[in-house]
Amino acid sequence: MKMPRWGTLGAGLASAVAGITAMVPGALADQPHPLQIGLQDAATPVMERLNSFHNLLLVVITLITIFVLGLLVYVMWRFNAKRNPTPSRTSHNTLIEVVWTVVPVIILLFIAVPSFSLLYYMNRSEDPEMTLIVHGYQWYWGYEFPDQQIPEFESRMVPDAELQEGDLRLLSVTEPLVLPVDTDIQILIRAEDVLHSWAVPSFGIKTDAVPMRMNETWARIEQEGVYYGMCSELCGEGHGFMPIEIHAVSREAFDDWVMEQVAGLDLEEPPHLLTRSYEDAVNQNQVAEAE
Ligand SMILES: [Cu+2]
Repeated sequence: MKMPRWGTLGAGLASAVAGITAMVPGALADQPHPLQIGLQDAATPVMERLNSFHNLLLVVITLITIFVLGLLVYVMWRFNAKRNPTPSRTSHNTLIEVVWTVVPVIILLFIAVPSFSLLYYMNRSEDPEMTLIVHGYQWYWGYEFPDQQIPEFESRMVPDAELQEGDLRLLSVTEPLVLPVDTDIQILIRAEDVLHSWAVPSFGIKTDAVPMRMNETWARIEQEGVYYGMCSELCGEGHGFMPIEIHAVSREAFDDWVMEQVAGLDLEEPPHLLTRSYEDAVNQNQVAEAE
């Protein structure tokens, strides 16, 4: 195999970066980028808190690493055989032993308190306005909106041969999930065959989909845009090919989408809309059609 020259490799990367920036005009950085360092931008309060917790841990871990490195360097310099030919025979020092037990415990408690409160915060929304049910299959996702009376639909990866202009390879799907912004959404996740994991980095969600079990999480999306995620639990041959594509739209646009989805369905009860009653939406549609 011929290795690419660094020049062509650099040009390739540059055009890849340019291509991706061009594809998503003005949207949030919500997908992996070439040469990306760090986490994707936060789109939910959960991810914002995860980001600040990550930054706190980064400070703690950096200070500990510098401290330990300093100790090692000092010991190598001060107690080497040349400088310290007759080593001390001390084997116990109560004060030091108490200190090196108590200090790490304090550090761990300092980390545990925000960590646990964040775990509880991520776990569920107090008062969700609507529910999304995610089903994991080998190898695609199914989405269902019980409140909106939208029956389950499948969301599969767009194969390479069928990619359209603007699609992202391995990330774009046939039927994107549509969600409203500024809405507390309860998300129930389960698997219908083997373990999967529904993971959307900018939402701070990575929740296992387990057969025979409903796992819960939630999201409140704060910015309209397109968000991507992937299955994050090895689930077989097609594991790398079951991406998640979410279109976050305004609450009004979400209601319009719901009306499109339920059009022609024989509904047992009216779908729950966010900005207007079902009757109003039907009337609006009739007026629009008449015009
Ligand atoms: Cu998987």
